[in-house]
Amino acid sequence: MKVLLAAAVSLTVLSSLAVGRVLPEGKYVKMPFVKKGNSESSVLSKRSSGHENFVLANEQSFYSVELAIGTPSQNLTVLLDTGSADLWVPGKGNPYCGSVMDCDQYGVFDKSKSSTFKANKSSPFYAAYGDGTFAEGAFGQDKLKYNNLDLSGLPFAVANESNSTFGVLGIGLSTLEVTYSGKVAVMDKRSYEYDNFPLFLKHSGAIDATAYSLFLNDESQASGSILFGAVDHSKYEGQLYTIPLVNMYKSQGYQHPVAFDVTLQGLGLQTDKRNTTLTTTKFPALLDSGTTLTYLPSQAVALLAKSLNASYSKTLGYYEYTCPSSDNKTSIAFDFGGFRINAPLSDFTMQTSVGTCALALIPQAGNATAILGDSFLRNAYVVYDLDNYEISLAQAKYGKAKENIEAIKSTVPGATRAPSYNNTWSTYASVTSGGNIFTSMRISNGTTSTSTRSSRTRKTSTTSSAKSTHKSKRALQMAAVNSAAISSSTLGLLLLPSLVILTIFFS
Ligand SMILES: *[C@@H]1O[C@H](CO)[C@@H](O)[C@H](O)[C@H]1NC(C)=O
Ligand SMILES: *[C@@H]1O[C@H](CO)[C@@H](O)[C@H](O)[C@H]1NC(C)=O
Ligand SMILES: *[C@@H]1O[C@H](CO)[C@@H](O)[C@H](O)[C@H]1NC(C)=O
Ligand SMILES: *[C@@H]1O[C@H](CO)[C@@H](O)[C@H](O)[C@H]1NC(C)=O
Ligand SMILES: *[C@@H]1O[C@H](CO)[C@@H](O)[C@H](O)[C@H]1NC(C)=O
Ligand SMILES: *[C@@H]1O[C@H](CO)[C@@H](O)[C@H](O)[C@H]1NC(C)=O
Ligand SMILES: *[C@@H]1O[C@H](CO)[C@@H](O)[C@H](O)[C@H]1NC(C)=O
Ligand SMILES: *[C@@H]1O[C@H](CO)[C@@H](O)[C@H](O)[C@H]1NC(C)=O
Ligand SMILES: *[C@@H]1O[C@H](CO)[C@@H](O)[C@H](O)[C@H]1NC(C)=O
Ligand SMILES: *[C@H]1O[C@@H](CO)[C@H](O)[C@@H](O)[C@@H]1NC(C)=O
Repeated sequence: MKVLLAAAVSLTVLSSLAVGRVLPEGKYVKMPFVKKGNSESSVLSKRSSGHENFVLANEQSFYSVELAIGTPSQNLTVLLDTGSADLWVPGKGNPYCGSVMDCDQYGVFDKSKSSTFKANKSSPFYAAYGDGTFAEGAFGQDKLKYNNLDLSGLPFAVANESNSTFGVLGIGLSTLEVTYSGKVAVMDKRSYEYDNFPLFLKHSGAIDATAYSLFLNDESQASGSILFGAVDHSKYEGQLYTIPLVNMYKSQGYQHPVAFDVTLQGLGLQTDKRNTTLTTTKFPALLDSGTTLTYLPSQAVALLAKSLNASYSKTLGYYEYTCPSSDNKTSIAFDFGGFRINAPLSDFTMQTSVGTCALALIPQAGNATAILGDSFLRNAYVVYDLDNYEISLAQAKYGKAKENIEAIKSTVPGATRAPSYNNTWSTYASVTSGGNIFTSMRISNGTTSTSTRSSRTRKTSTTSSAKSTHKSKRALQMAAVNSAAISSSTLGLLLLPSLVILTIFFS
C-alpha cells in the first residue's frame, strides 16, 4: 500500500491523439501512454535489526492511459497491463476510498451518474493481482472513449470494492480473462471468453491482426507507446526476431499459452573488453509490462553477482556491489534463441543511501523461472502476436527518428524466425554456468541437461526478502490456471516488502 498511497506524479500529458487510421498498407491504432511514478514516496523506517538506517526512496513506476467513460463522460487513468486481460475501473462507493486511501487521483467511475451505463447482470468480476491488490464488482458496458477512438461496447468491470487506487487495462490473451480462468468462472459455473480490448479492436475492424507492438522508451522519457495492429520500424535496431510463446500450463489442460511466457536461452555480461556467458540453461520468462522490476532464478542471479564481484547482504536482502562509474558500459545480454537483447547494468542497479549499490535483479528460489518487467522491457521493442502465439523482439532504438509504421496483416512485417526458434523450454532444469551465447547465429539446441535437478538448486537459494513477493505472484498465476480459484494476472507497482529500497540508479 505504501506505493499505492504515495503521491504519484504525472510526468507528462498525453499529447498525441489515438487514431484508427486507414493507410495504404493497412490499419492500426496508436496509443501513447504516460509513465506515472512516485518519485519520492514512502517513508521507510529502519529495520528492526537496527543495523543500518537505510532510508531510501521508492522508485516504482507504471504506465497508464486515460479513458473517458459514460454520459456525460468521466475521465479515469488506468494502468496498461500485458499481464492481465480485463479492463476494470474503480467505482464510486468503494469502502477503501477516503479513510484508507485517496482515490481521486486516478478517478472513480460513478455509474449512477451515467445515463448510458448498462450493467451485465449475469457477470460478476473478481481479480487478485500479483502486487497484493484485488478488485471486485460487476461487468457492464457504456460509452467508452480513448481520445478519439470509440470503444463503446467493450465490456469492462466497475469495482465497488478494491484496494487499488486505479483501474487496469489488461491487454493479455483472452484465455487469461477472469471469466475464463479466474474465480468468476468458478462462481459462474461456466467459463467463457469475451472480446477484450485487443480482440475488440480486431472485430470492430480497427486493426487486421490481434497483435501489438510495445515500446516503453528510454527510462528518462516520460512516455512510450503501444501500436495495435502495426510495427514501427523506426523504434528498433537490427533484426526483429520471432520466438514462440511457451505453454506452461499444458498439463492443466490448456491447449494454448495463456500468458506471455517465452524461453530465455541464456544470459551473459558484455563490456567493451569482454563478453562473458553466465549460463545457457533454458528457463521460461514472463514478459510483463505490469511489473516494474526483473526477476531471475536465484542461481542465475548468483552467477551474475559472482561476475560483478557482488556479495549478498543479509541486511539489505540483496546483492551489494561497488557502484559502477557513470561511464561503465557493462550490459546484461539476454539470449532468446540465437539473438540477444542487451540491457545496461544501470537498469538493474539501485543505489542505497549508504553509497553502495544493490542489484535489482530479484532472485527467486524454486523452479527456474523469470519475470522480465519494465527494467528489461524498456530495452526491447516487443511485438505481441496474439493470433499466432508468438513474440517478436529487437533491441529498442530511442530517439526521435521519423515513424515508419507498417500494419500487421497476418505475419509480423520485417520479422524473421529466431535461429533457435524451435529450441523452446520444456522442463525445469537447474541453472548452471557454461556455454556461449556470443557466437553468431547459435543454433544449438541447448547445452544443459534437462534431466535431473541437482541439489544445487536448493543450496543456492537465497533469502531475499523480495522472494516471497515473487513466489506469491507466481503462485497466484498457477492457482488461477490450476483451479480457477483466483484471477490470474501480475501487475505493476510491485510492492517490495523490503524496507530498504532503492532509487534506480542511472549512469
Ligand atoms: C488488498 O487486499 C487483499 C485482500 O484483503 C490483501 O491481501 C492485500 O494485502 C491488500 N493489498 C494492499 C496493497 O493493501
Ligand atoms: C476529460 O479529459 C479531456 C481531455 O483531457 C478534457 O477535455 C475534459 O475536460 C475532461 N473531462 C473532465 C470531466 O474532467
Ligand atoms: C459489491 O458488489 C457485490 C456484488 O454485487 C456485493 O456482494 C458487495 O456487497 C458489494 N460491496 C460493496 C462494498 O458495496
Ligand atoms: C561481444 O559480442 C558482440 C556480439 O557478438 C560482438 O560484437 C563484440 O565484438 C564482442 N566483444 C568482444 C570484446 O569480444
Ligand atoms: C571484490 O570484493 C571484495 C569485497 O568487497 C574486495 O575486497 C575485492 O577487492 C573485490 N575484487 C575485485 C576484483 O574488485
Ligand atoms: C562496471 O561495474 C561493475 C559493477 O561494479 C564492475 O564489476 C565492472 O568491473 C565495471 N566495469 C568497468 C569497465 O569498469
Ligand atoms: C517445479 O516443477 C515441478 C514440475 O512442474 C513441480 O512438480 C514442482 O512442484 C515445482 N516446484 C516448485 C517449488 O514450484
Ligand atoms: C522449426 O521446426 C520446423 C518443423 O518442426 C521447421 O520446419 C522449421 O524450419 C524449424 N525452424 C527453425 C528456425 O529451425
Ligand atoms: C538436439 O540435440 C540432440 C542431441 O545432440 C539431437 O539428438 C536432436 O536431434 C537435436 N534436436 C534438434 C531439434 O536439433
Ligand atoms: C455478460 O452478458 C452476457 C449476456 O448478454 C454475455 O454473454 C457475456 O459475454 C457478458 N459478459 C461480459 C464480460 O461482458
